[in-house]
This record gives sequence, structure tokens and C-alpha cells, in this order.
Amino acid sequence: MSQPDGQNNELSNLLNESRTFPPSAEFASQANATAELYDQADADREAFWAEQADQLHWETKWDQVLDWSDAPFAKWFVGGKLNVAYNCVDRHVDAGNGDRVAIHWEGEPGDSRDITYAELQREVSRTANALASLGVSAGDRVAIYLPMLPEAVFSMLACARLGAMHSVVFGGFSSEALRSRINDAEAKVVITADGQYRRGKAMPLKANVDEAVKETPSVDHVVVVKRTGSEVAWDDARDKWWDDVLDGQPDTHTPEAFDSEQPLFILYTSGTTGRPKGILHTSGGYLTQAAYTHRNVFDLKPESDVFWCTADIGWVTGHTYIVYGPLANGATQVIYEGTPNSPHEGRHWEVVQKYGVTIYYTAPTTIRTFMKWGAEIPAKYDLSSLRLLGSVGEPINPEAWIWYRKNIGGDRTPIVDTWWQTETGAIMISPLPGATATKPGSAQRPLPGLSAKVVSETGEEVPNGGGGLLVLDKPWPSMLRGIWGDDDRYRETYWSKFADLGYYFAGDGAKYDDDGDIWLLGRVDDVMNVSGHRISTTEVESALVSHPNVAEAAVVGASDPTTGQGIVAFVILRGGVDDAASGEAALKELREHVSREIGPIAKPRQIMIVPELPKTRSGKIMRRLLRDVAENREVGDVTTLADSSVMNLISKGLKTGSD
Ligand code: 6R9
Repeated sequence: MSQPDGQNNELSNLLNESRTFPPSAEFASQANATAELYDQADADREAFWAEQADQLHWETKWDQVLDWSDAPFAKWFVGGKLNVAYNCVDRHVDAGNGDRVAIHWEGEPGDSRDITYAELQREVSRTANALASLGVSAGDRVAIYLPMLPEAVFSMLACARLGAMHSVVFGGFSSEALRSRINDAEAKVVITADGQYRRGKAMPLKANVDEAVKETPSVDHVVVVKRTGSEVAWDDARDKWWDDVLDGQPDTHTPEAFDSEQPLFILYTSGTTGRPKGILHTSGGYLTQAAYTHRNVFDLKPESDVFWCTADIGWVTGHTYIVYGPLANGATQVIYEGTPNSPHEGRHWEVVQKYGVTIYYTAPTTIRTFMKWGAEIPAKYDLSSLRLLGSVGEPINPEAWIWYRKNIGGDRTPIVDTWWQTETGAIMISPLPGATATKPGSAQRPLPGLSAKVVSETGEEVPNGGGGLLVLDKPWPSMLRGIWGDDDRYRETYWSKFADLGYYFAGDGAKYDDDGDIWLLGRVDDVMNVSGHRISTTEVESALVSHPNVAEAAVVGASDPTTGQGIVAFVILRGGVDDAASGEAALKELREHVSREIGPIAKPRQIMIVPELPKTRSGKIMRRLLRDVAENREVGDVTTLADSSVMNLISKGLKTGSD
């Protein structure tokens, strides 16, 4: 592997992955997208996007593709009118596909339900009528705080149908987080459930809403789906059972066409500091790019594919690749309520086998968890239906990529590593599975119609091979239209760093390699500076997990009096690895291994063996907390951790090795 280039103040991606995996001739010949799509988009970008938008049903056609005159506030398909829910549901029924299954819903305890497009149309219509009866109309906000139930999808689409905005709040968030989101959006209605299943147990959910709505003056109604049958407290004036509100509502509803820029949803995402940002997305451009990327990146064949995105609808991935993209394309998909190990560690593969899933989209952290559980688990199931795998959420280390392809994809399926953000609304950088020779660990190229650059702190383009900051230099259809209620914060957060150049600053470090492929290096705040060398936490993590004893690793830069920052690694050992692997000699060997893989500059100052890593509910490692441990500080705010007891485990269970 290559040595660091030694240039000070340059991000250096020290990964040097040279394996490539071209699509099979068989896959390439049937693929939706060929390499010509790049040329087509380059020839006339706006015409290209108009052609993509044309795949949707517009009540009134737009008269201008893009209005960027009020940058950074974009308008796409100006003057066009459409109904997003009509496009995701009724259109497929009208085309004669009402009998096609839209959703194979699989509950955690093993109950299941198949919902056809015709049934979805009836359910969404009833829900829209019910919400209208509660006073919801165009422009209003509805908070959705639900587990992965069909009702979550009905609710989102019912809002879209009425021109109201949803604000989905992940069911794992606290009442405090829910309250601040309800208040920021001034939601009129909250939709929730009595409880939710988590690893075989019924956990409360409505109780959090009860707590939150004590201080939410905007909320008129709380609608409660019955899921676990748990006891709940009840406020007769405010609370209504879902079944009661829907009962007797007609199962038809005439959708109204709204402006292309009609707000569709707000989704909160954490910023580096302060309160969460309400990312605002609108209708026509968002749906266009959601459908386009879903069709081309996942090579969707609506007649034969069974798509499964394992995200929760509380995250943007669930919005775009469970609700809007797949349904706009008339796909059949799986929605699974529970965790991957309920009731056993083969659950995902059991579901793949049961429904004949053909396209599977998950996060690297989940893949590494599967690695930790062992390849013998997926090996027990028939995964031969799978023809394409996807990854999203963080850089995927080559080791996990290869494991994924081999053990889940049968050494056969292309893998699409898709880079995007809540703010971008849809995939921006990804291979095209029928056209790209994929490279483990690289998200590769902006999709046709999209554009990205890697620039220095001052905005100059960094030549291939050098590291820098990822920017998006041209507006795109599904871009955020702002931060809810805070235009200044929107300008400041994303557009002020390169204001003169008009670049959107993504907050990620990246580099182009010599083949012109992009490598994402993690958030720029996750980049370490060791003796003037900038080293990405990702590449050290990747080196660590390439060692046979290591299941998972998280790396932070801890302040160091001599080198600026020193590399501190937190490591989970693979199951079955014996105690000797955490002995002094074994830890030394691990440090040497990193040194061999990347170069002496990347050798961790210290390695700590831990039983768990602190992760947010969306699976992102909270390096801030690990930095506190590494720097011997009191551990900071743990409220956004999926499991806040993890930090106790970590401080109790440390076994340390260093020079
Ligand atoms: C979709 C989603 C966005 C941040 C983004 C980046 C990281 C996402 C990635 C990736 C490397 C990929 N990220 N996909 N990094 N390779 N394929 O995750 O949205 O929750 O807003 O997170 O996630 O750092 O800036 P969101």
C-alpha cells in the first residue's frame, strides 16, 4: 500500500485499493442505464432533467426547468403542477397494475401483510380523508412518530396527497427530541402508536408523545395506531385511535395538483452544533431525482424485482428509498419492522429468502455487524435471488465491501456505494451498476446530471490524487430548499464557505483518484492531523478491520503535545477470537498491522479493546464521545446515542495497549 505523500495541509487518502469488479456481461446487457447516460446529461443538463421529470405524471407541465436566479434558493420545473401521492400510488393503478404488491410488510414478531397498489390507493385515500377531517390542509405540518408500520407510509403519502408537510421523527428519539421538532415545525397533528417492538419486547411509544405534547401548543390531535396492545394513558379531548378516525372514511379521494415547489417534508438532521436543522424538501424536483436514482442506481425492473431498503423511515434513506423512489417507480418492496437479530441473527436472510428479494440496500455498520456474527449465518439461507447490493451512510471499508459481495452477493452481484445526504435528498455519487467497474471503498462518480468537485480550503480544484473538500458545484433537482424557518442558517451552513464560487459545501472530505473516481474520507471534522499529515479516520479504521482479529473499529484524533493529534483506536474483536488477542503482544501486532497497511504515520498511538461502540440511532459512530475517553475527559452529552449505557461499558471494559 502507498505511503503518505508527506504534503503538509493536504488531506491524504492513504487507501490504495486496486481491485475492480466490472459488471457481468449478463447484468450489463439488461441494465437500465448505460454509460451513454453520462454523455446525454453532459450534452444538455436541463434537457436531461426535463426528460427525467417527464417520467412522472404532471397535471400541468412546467415552463422553465430551473430558476437559480435567487440562489441558493432553487426552483425546479417552474410552473409545473403535480400530486406526489398520485404519482406514487394512483398512477400505477390507472396503468393497470393495481394487483401488483407495493409492500410486503414483515412485522418483528412474524406477522405480515401484503399490500397491493390498489389497496395502497384505498388506504392512502382513507388516511387523507381522515387527516382532512382533523383539519389538516395544504401547507400544514404533521409529525409522524411511528415504528416501521404500513401506517407510516399511508400517513406520509396522505400528507403529500393533501399538500401538507410531514415531519417524521425517528421512533427511537426521546420525548425531548420529539417536542423540539414538533415545536420548530408547529405541527398540528401527531401520529404515533401505542408501542413498538424492539428485540422481541413491546416498548412504549405513546408515553413519549404524552410527555412531549405537554409543551407543544400547536398540537390539536394525537392519532394512535394500535400495535402492541400496551396500556396507554388517554386524553379524550386530544387522543384518537387511528382505527376510529379512519372508520367510515371513504376509500376514494381526489388528489389536487400542487405547484412543483409545494413543500413536501421537513426532516431534522443534527448539525455540528446547536439545535437540529429542519431540512426542507419540495415536490417536483425531489420526486424526479428520487425516482431517477432509484431506477438507475438500483436498476429497478418494477415487474420482476423485489427491493428492500433496510433503513428506518425516520431517516432520509427511508424517505427516498422506501417511500418516494420505489413507489414512484411502481416497485414491489419489503418493509421490515424490526432489528436484524430479532428473533435470530439470520432474520434478514430469512426475509430475503421468503420474498425473493433481488435488490438489498443497507449501511456499512450493518454489514460489519453481520461480519461479526459470522459468514455461516447467511450461508444457511438461499440468497440466490439477490442481483444487486447497495451501501449508504458512511464510507464502506474495502474489507466490508468484499465480505458483502462474497457472502451476501455470492461473488456475483454488483455493489453500489451511494453517497448522499439528508440535504441532497437523493443519491448524488454512485456507480451505475451496469456500466461501472466498481472499486471496493469508492463511491466513484457523480451520477449523470450531477456534478461534484474536490477543492482546497480556498476553493481551488485539487488535482486527482490529492485530498480536499467535497463541494457540489451545480444545483440539482432534489436539493434542500432551505432550513425550515431559518434562511440565514441555510446560507451560512452550506453556502458561505465558498460564497464567491457558489459551491454547496457538503462537510465531507474527499479525493479523486487517478482514474477520476471519488473516495469519501468521512466528515471533515473526522479528519485527523498528525504531525502535519492529514489522515482520515476512515482509512485507519479500514486498515484495522482488515486484520483477522478485528470486527469493528473507530478511530479518533486525540490532542497530543508533540504531534498535534495522536491516533487512538477503539476496537471490537471478532467473536471466537481468544483472550490472547487482547494481550499486549496482540495489540502491538495490531498497531504494526496499521503501520504496514498505511504507513508508520498512521500507526495508532493507542488501541483500546471495547465491547461496543457508541453509535447514534442512524448507526453513525459518535467520535466526539470517544475523543472524550481518549483525552481522559468526562464523557459529554450522550442523549443522541442509540444506547446510552454503551459509554459505561466502554469505560469499564477498557484494555489498552500503547507504546
Ligand atoms: C444518506 C445519508 C450524510 C453523511 C454524509 C457522509 C456520510 C453517506 C456515504 C457517506 C461515504 C457514502 N455518507 N453516504 N460517506 N460514503 N456512501 O446517510 O444521509 O444521514 O444526512 O448523512 O453521511 O458523511 O455527509 P445523512
